[in-house]
Amino acid sequence: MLALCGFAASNYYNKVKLALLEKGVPFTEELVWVGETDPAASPLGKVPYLRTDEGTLCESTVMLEYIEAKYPQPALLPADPFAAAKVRELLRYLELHLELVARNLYPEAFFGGKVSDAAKEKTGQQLEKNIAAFGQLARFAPFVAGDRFTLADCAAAVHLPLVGSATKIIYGRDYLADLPVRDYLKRIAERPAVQQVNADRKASTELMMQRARAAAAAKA
Ligand SMILES: N[C@@H](CCC(=O)N[C@@H](CS)C(=O)NCC(=O)O)C(=O)O
Repeated sequence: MLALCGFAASNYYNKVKLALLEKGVPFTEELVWVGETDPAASPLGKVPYLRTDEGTLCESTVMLEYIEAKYPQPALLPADPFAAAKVRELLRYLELHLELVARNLYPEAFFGGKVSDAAKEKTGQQLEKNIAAFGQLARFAPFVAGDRFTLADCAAAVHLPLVGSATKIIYGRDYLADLPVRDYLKRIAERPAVQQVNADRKASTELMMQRARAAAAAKA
């Protein structure tokens, strides 16, 4: 049985969890916070990682590809090689050009830290350019890659809300507002798997905040 290791407030954890739930693959969840990871499974100390009967895997997109190959039905990648490449293209854009760039804002947007004005300006410029480019590729018809739920939706469902709210908090404007993201997220939130991921995320975020408050109190 697969064990997904990490915590449900993590968007990368939730990307993999969503694929597992959508595909109906049996799995367990092993609660692991950052700082408590298994170095053999995740040498960079990141979550999620996946325990399989054959060994462990880190990097969430690698896990998605493994799960898709091991449990092909229901398919979250089209059988046609070009259509599958288009899904992977969106996945890459969402991660490399949107989420990883917006991540520079998270310390101030979500964790009570501070991001320098220079970093905010640079990140803002990159996001404007990258979001416009993503908008050229994304279909939202009704799913990110077209008429079927795919691996790109597993990433979009968990990353887009963070990109939108981080930009809104830092710049006072949701940089995704020009794309039909709001309606897309509403539509996608009707899926039982997305509802479960969102409910678990809320509970885990509350727990994470409690831990942070307890750690701050212990330091004081
Ligand atoms: N490229 C990694 C990113 C995972 C990632 O950044 N996870 C965050 C939690 S959402 C983390 O573990 N951060 C702690 C760290 O980077 O040290 C993946 O796709 O799995």
